[in-house]
Amino acid sequence: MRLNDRSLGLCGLLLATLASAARVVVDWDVGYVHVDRDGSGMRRAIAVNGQLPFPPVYAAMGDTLSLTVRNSLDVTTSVHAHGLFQNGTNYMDGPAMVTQCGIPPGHSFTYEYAIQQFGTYWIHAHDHHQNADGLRTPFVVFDRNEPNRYDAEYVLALEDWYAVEFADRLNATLDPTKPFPPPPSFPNALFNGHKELPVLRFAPGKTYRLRIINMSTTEWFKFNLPGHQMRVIEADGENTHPYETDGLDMGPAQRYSVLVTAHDTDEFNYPLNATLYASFTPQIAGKNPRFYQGLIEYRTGAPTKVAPEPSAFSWLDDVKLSALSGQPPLPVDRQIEVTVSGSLFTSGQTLDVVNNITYVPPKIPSLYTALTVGELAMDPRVYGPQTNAIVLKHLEFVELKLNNPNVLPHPIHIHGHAFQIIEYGPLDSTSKEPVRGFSSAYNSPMRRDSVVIPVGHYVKIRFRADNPGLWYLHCHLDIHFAMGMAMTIVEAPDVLQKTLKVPEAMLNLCRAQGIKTWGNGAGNDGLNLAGLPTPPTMTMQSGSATEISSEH
Ligand SMILES: *[C@@H]1O[C@H](CO)[C@@H](O)[C@H](O)[C@H]1NC(C)=O
Ligand SMILES: *[C@@H]1O[C@H](CO)[C@@H](O)[C@H](O)[C@H]1NC(C)=O
Ligand SMILES: *[C@@H]1O[C@H](CO)[C@@H](O)[C@H](O)[C@H]1NC(C)=O
Ligand SMILES: *[C@@H]1O[C@H](CO)[C@@H](O)[C@H](O)[C@H]1NC(C)=O
Ligand SMILES: *[C@@H]1O[C@H](CO)[C@@H](O)[C@H](O)[C@H]1NC(C)=O
Ligand SMILES: [Cu+2]
Repeated sequence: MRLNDRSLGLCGLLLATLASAARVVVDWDVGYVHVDRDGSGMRRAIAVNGQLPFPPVYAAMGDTLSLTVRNSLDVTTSVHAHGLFQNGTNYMDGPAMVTQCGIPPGHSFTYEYAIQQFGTYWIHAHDHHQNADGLRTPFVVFDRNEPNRYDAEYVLALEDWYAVEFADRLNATLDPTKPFPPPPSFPNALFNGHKELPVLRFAPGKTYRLRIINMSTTEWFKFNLPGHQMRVIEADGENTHPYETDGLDMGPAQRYSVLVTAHDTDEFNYPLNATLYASFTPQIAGKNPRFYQGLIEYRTGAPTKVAPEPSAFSWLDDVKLSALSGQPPLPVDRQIEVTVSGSLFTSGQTLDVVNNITYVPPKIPSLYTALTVGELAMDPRVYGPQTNAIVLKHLEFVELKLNNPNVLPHPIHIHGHAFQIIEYGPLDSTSKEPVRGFSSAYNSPMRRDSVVIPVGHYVKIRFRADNPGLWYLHCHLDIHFAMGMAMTIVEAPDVLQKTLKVPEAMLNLCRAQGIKTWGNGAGNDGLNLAGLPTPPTMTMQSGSATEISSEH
């Protein structure tokens, strides 16, 4: 196998060929395959053009990406370019029943992305959690005016892979007769879709950019290069002031770019360490955590130098990063509390909630509600109670205080925005633990699109409502997302009504399935929500230890 197939290495030449804006055309036939990806046995998975892994998508800022998805599955599908703001094209964002109807089996749809950002992203399914079954790949957007100097780059995509399909894991989790089911099997890690870490080739004196993408659905990854120093230069598509770190501890959906400068000689090779772990599942030797070791190869056959562990090793704390853009902390017009949690419900199931509401999709996509109900679009009730809608005014400055009283950490992703990370702190006001605020060095908080709220903590994030659209806010642990940990940000629907025109081809996806494209969340007029299913109600606020075993 050629090295570049494994490590997705790219040379400087490719960058040089990206001279002017282009139309990048990608065709995906999405269908089932049977594969053994991790040595745990054959299972059904979702592939593109019969391949798994399938190639990443590369483009440059200013390009248009035309991505045709042909659905050869037996259920609907949709895809989301994670981290793209879709400014002015909200309908291309992807989440089924938020901004579109899923693409029915046998149908095709072409997503058109006008790319106005650079950085490290990924494209993944946003219907039926098909990303967990394979439908996910890196998406790299080069900057023609890249501020960092490096000689070559590698993309490293991290995934967790389970022996069973997501639907089976979810079914076990939602079994009403077992509100606290035992943990399912432990996943294995995949690296660029393979079960071994790639060999990264380094030449003496050169500087490499590593783009590390966490495409995991459930498990965390730690990543470090004993014997080399890493300088973080990008987080979730946002350039940062270079920041040295010993290692990265990445939540699902997060991305980092680091620069690594090679040693001056090729006397030794060095290890590359990755650890797959979940703080919330039992520690069982060989299963959790799982350790993986790769190689940074200067010379074939050179001895591997194992550097001693640094005495004061510290994992990256993202609040210490500063945005290179220099944007100062935004003012706050409105603070909104968003509390994520889990609870036992009257159905006998444990479900997840945001502000005590478990998300259930509406009968028509929320975007189409916003566009068709006139002034009522500003009333959150019109989207249906289980969409958990909050309405933002155009251009207001918003601070979300994301609270996590739950016993599990939650990686929260917001579509349509990158937000400033202002502060992490303990929820218990009597705690002696200090609040961790953004670095004063540059007075420019880092920005990202996915943040992990640690157990028992809050995170304050800020953004400006300058991108009218219907934006999903959800936990990126797919099981939690499927258990209802999601809400809908309805941003400036009054502006949307004046500016957005949904393409007919998109509305046809609904029509093909008999789904209405107008009306409130139940597909009716006014605030008549008759016809929506009655969801179960909460019986208790959980946080108990028993819950640990149930949610992953
Ligand atoms: C879920 O599991 C139950 C019990 O194991 C089974 O009867 C049912 O068919 C499963 N449902 C799905 C959708 O797999
Ligand atoms: C990747 O995301 C998963 C799920 O949130 C998380 O458990 C894991 O630590 C993350 N790994 C890295 C390297 O970020
Ligand atoms: C790297 O991984 C090896 C094997 O898993 C372990 O012994 C070593 O302590 C790790 N080193 C660092 C610096 O993480
Ligand atoms: C959620 O429910 C709990 C328990 O019933 C209550 O204490 C809490 O105030 C509620 N939170 C919100 C945001 O409504
Ligand atoms: C969206 O575009 C508008 C108009 O160009 C701009 O003012 C705004 O900052 C953009 N928002 C985002 C999130 O890119
Ligand atoms: Cu979660």
